[in-house]
Amino acid sequence: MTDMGFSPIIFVTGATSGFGEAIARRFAAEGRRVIITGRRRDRLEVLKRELEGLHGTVEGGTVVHALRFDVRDAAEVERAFASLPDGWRDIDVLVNNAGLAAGLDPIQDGDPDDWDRMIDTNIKGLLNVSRTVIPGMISRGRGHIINIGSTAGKEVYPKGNVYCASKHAVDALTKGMRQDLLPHGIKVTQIAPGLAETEFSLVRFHGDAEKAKKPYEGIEPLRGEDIAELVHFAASRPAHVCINDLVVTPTAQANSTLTHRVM
Ligand code: NDP
Ligand code: 8X3
Repeated sequence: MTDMGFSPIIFVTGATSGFGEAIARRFAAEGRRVIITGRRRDRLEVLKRELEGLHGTVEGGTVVHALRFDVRDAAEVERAFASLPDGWRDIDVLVNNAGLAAGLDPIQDGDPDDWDRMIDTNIKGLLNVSRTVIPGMISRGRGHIINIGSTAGKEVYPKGNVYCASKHAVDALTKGMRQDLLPHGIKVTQIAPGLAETEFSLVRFHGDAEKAKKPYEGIEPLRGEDIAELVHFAASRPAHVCINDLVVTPTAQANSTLTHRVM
């Protein structure tokens, strides 16, 4: 990205909180053109105003463009993308970050509505956005897709069943995309974080703040900024270098099932 010789456009899904917001901030801090997306319009507007305040304009256009859409709705994704002003659809870096866990239950007690939310968002949502952005990358003969997977996509943990399955799908889709897009000069990277304190846990436990704190008790979890730094690193390698897969955990976490907690 750094050696492209022009101001690249970064498209971040799920930029209204957590990793996505930190990723948008990381790129905006160096004056990149960033497209921030999510469902919460109020948050998008506040973030857009704040990030634009950092740099004003680049090449006569705003630094930040905000798009409100639900990644689960393929038609909405396409409409939102088509609404971008000329010059803003030439995405250089797509960060497929929007995603969630819903529930933490043994498979026999799982709620099918939770299953739908995870599968429709984490798998189909990633596909809906990718199929909208990829044709332009192919026609330009370059681009970089960075999928946010998870350690849950590397190992299954008890009660993680469907969330883990959805992130294993992201792992597989990352590999499949890299193979299929190889002739088109498009890089595909997965970043697979472990425990990170964002709004993730609050969403997983349906807004129960007490339960949401538990996974991070006695450890120093990852922060959004840690992941943003890795996304930026992957995106700023020279044109001939593609980071395939980065697994990152807090120092206090060895894998999906082993953490060292100091209580
Ligand atoms: P947050 O809950 O803080 O952020 C999730 C983001 O995804 C929000 O901006 C949310 O925006 C967006 N989003 C969720 N559903 C949709 C949807 N249907 N359409 C559009 N946007 C949506 O969590 P994180 O930042 O932690 O999560 C980001 C990604 O990282 C997810 O894919 C998650 O699975 C993954 N991950 C998280 C880890 C963690 O421990 N936190 C570890 C490993 C991976 P809005 O609600 O406005 O639509
Ligand atoms: C989020 C990390 O371990 O909570 O993907 O599933 S974990």
